[in-house]
Amino acid sequence: MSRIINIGAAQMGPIAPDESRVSAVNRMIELLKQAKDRGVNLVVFPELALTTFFPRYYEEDISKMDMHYERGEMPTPECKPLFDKAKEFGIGFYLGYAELTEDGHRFNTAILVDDTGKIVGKYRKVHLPGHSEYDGKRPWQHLEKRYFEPGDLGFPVWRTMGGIMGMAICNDRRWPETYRVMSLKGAEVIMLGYNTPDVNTSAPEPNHLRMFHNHIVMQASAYQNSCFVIGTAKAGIEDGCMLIGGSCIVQPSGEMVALASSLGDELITYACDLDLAKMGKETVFNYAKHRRIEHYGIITSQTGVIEPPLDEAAE
Ligand code: CDV
Repeated sequence: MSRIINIGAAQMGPIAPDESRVSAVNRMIELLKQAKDRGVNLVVFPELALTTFFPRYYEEDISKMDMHYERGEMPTPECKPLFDKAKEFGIGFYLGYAELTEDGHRFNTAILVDDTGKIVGKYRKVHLPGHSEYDGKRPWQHLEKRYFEPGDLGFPVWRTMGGIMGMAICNDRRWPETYRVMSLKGAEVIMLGYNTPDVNTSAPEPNHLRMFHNHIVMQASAYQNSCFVIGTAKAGIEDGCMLIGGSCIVQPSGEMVALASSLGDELITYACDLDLAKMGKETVFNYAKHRRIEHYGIITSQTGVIEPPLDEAAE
C-alpha cells in the first residue's frame, strides 16, 4: 500500500523589521487556506518565519534584541491563531522562530506540529553560519553566532503523519552530516526553512552560485539519503537585503518536483509517495549492506583539515 503525503513548501516574501507577529501569522494563515484547498497534509514555513532576519543587525547588548525571540511555550498568544487554523484544517506544519528559553538561552529553532495540533518535535539549528562580532567589511552582517547558541538537541526524527520526519534549518542543508545522521534513523522527509542572502559576504562568488548551491545540496542529499527534502525560503528584498527564493520539493531520486516561481508568499505542493524513499533505502542506499564504517571514524573525531606532511625531499 502506498503512503502518499501531500506536502507544501509555504515560501514567504520579506518581513519588514516593523512588521508585527500578527501580520506574519495572518500571511501564514492565508497560505494554510491555500494548502487546505489543495488537499495538503503538511506545510513547511521558512526559518525565522515570525520576524525579519534580525541577525543582519548588530546590537552590542544582545538583550536589546529580545523582541525578536519567542519566550515560553508554543503557541504564544500571537501564534495561537496559526495553530488553531492548522488544527481546524487537519494540516501539520514546520515553523521556524527564534527561541529564548526561561533560563536565558537563545536558539534558532523549528518545531513540528502534527495534523491534530500536537507539537511532536523540536529542533535547534546546529550549523550556525556567520560571525559573532561586528564586521565592517560586510555590506550586511550575519550575526547568527552572536544571537544563537549551537543547537543542543542533535538531529532527532519523529514517526508522525504516516512517515519518519526530520528537521534542519538553513545552513544545515549544506552539510552532508545533517542528512546522514537523520537518514541513519530512517528519515523519509527532511524539512528545512532558510533565509539566504544573494550576496555571499564571507567569500567572493558570482550571485548565481547562491541558487545553484541552494539546489545542489538539497538535490544531492535527497538522492544520497533516499529521502524527500522540502526547502522553504523567506525571499525577496527584506529591509534592502535580497534573499534568494527557490523554495523547492525534491524527491529521493534527487529530482526537483516543485519549484517556487516568485519571491513572495507562494505555496508549492507535491504528493510525496514515501515508499519511494523506502525503495532507495532498501537498494542502492541499503546502509546495513554497503556502509564501511571502519573507514569513517575521522568524520566525528576531527573538525579541521589535517593534510599529509609535505614531502621535503621533493621541495
Ligand atoms: N540563515 C542561514 O543559515 N544562511 C546561510 C548563509 C549565511 C550562507 C545559508 O546557508 O544560506
